[in-house]
Amino acid sequence: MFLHNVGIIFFVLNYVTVHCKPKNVLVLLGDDVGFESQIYDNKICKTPNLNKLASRSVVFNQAYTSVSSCSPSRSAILTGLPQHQNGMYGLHHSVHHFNSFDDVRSLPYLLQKAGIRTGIIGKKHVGPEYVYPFEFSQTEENHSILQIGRNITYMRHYLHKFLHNNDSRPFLMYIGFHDPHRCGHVHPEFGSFCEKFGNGEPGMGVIPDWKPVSYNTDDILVPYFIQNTEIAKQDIAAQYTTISRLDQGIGLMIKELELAGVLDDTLIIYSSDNGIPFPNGRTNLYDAGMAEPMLISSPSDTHRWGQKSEAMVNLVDIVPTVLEWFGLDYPTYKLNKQIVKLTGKSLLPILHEEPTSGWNSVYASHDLHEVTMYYPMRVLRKRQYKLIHNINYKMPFPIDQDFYLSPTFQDLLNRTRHKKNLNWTKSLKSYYYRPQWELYNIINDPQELKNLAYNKQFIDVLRSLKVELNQWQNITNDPWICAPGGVLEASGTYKYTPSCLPLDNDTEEQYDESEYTISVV
Ligand SMILES: *[C@@H]1O[C@H](CO)[C@@H](O)[C@H](O)[C@H]1NC(C)=O
Ligand SMILES: *[C@@H]1O[C@H](CO)[C@@H](O)[C@H](O)[C@H]1NC(C)=O
Ligand SMILES: *[C@@H]1O[C@H](CO)[C@@H](O)[C@H](O)[C@H]1NC(C)=O
Ligand SMILES: *[C@@H]1O[C@H](CO)[C@@H](O)[C@H](O)[C@H]1NC(C)=O
Ligand SMILES: *[C@@H]1O[C@H](CO)[C@@H](O)[C@H](O)[C@H]1NC(C)=O
Ligand SMILES: *[C@@H]1O[C@H](CO)[C@@H](O)[C@H](O)[C@H]1NC(C)=O
Ligand SMILES: *[C@@H]1O[C@H](CO)[C@@H](O)[C@H](O)[C@H]1NC(C)=O
Ligand SMILES: [Ca+2]
Repeated sequence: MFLHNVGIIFFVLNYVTVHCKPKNVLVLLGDDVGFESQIYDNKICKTPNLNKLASRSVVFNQAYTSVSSCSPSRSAILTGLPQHQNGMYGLHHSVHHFNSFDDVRSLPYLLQKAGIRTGIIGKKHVGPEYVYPFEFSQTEENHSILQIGRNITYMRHYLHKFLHNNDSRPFLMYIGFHDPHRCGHVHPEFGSFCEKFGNGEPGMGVIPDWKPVSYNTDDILVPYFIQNTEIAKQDIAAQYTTISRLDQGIGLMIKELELAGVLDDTLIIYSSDNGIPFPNGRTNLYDAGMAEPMLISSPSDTHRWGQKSEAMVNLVDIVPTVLEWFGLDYPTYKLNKQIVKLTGKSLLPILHEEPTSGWNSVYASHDLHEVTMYYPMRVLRKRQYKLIHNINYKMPFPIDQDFYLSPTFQDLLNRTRHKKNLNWTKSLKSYYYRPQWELYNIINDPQELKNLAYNKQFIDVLRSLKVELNQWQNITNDPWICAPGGVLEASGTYKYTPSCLPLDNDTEEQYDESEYTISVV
């Protein structure tokens, strides 16, 4: 213990003498934002501030979340551990009440111990407090989430306060925008994406720093994974308007750094926690739910600014990246008696130079969203193939309360009830009932429509992906590693030989291809 502390003190002194200027990190996290930006070839949704950030960043074209659900993803971002390893199996707020395990060493915890200042403004949505301690904390825990997460003027005020308190320590500031999360389920008066909140119309209030941008539904480009209907287009137009508030908020926050004279000392990371709240998006691990925008702006690698990276990266890479930025090591410790190893890697080398090898696979892991929505999935995504394991495949895929009430989902329900053309690549039945294994050739079939898992030609591909996925589940101490065909025994007789013991008669699904054929309508 004593030696440990001396190490930290030595490190801090050393740090300050070697680097005369403190080096900081700013994380800008959108809530359910996707690729609605020119940076990612959307020509309609205007994001001038993100575009500007991109011009001083490396733009990641192959970034993925570890899980497409809010609290689980935020826990993975802040711990570097997948949700099944850090314990945040579902949403943290209200009745759901999920929390990470008490002994998890999160990024704010590690930084605070190393003498780095930590701050959070906006949506936190993880707990318990002692696992995720931020020194400066302005979150939904003691503010209205609309104010601290969507009112960019209100948020800017707190960033200003954080940056102007005469503290010269290097810092991590994590800004959790609540935009462009849906809001029709809790605040229908503000529109399906809270696109009217603060727009200056009667009863909506004003957000002084926001100039709302509205869109014509005729111009909307419907992504392949959403039904092409008028109602869906209106829903997407509302999402775009809310993205204008996120985009302007990002511009404001960066401006605050500049005014405080720390912009050129700060690593800026922009991404999203999960996929967009549309069918196949949030709570799914299809690419529509798993792929994320990601920009990283490093003041030390200006020669890479504006360039794109094709490295396959994951949000669990953020912890090793930030630790390396601050020159810190991840500690050696155990969780639930098992050694904890980070499976993510620092992205700093990519900010310096595009890698010529490696960075060819990412993993994802989902268990719940709301407490009632048990649907465990494990995924390996490589460049050509993607494997999805739907562990409890006989259950219908669950729908969350927020998405259920959305115009887009109501439209799918209504069209199904009235036996109308859905203008969608799936039927509700094929969406709800999924086979145990889904294998896609992403290069030939980027929309993930043709499942190859039960095609004999792909038996070797399937087998090798299953082995890789299983190894990752093993390294990350996944309690679900044996499911659904077996039971994991890891204590008593099995203490030194953790094993999957078979459940006879239930090991492999009997697959009826006709049930799962996805009809392109
Ligand atoms: C919220 O809590 C933090 C400490 O946890 C405190 O510094 C801050 O002033 C509080 N804000 C409000 C509005 O109560
Ligand atoms: C910071 O320091 C300056 C100069 O010493 C002083 O004028 C100012 O009031 C201080 N601000 C705070 C928030 O302590
Ligand atoms: C946003 O915050 C500012 C500053 O606190 C406040 O004046 C304004 O009324 C807020 N807007 C809304 C819509 O609540
Ligand atoms: C279905 O989509 C096509 C374009 O792909 C469009 O022309 C048509 O109007 C849509 N039908 C409905 C019912 O929205
Ligand atoms: C449901 O579908 C019917 C028949 O197409 C249509 O008349 C009605 O407006 C739809 N309702 C909603 C809420 O979309
Ligand atoms: C995990 O891997 C270790 C080392 O290869 C092996 O001994 C152990 O049985 C594996 N655990 C499971 C549950 O497969
Ligand atoms: C059930 O398990 C037994 C023992 O493994 C096996 O012989 C039998 O074929 C299985 N039956 C079915 C329907 O899978
Ligand atoms: Ca979210």
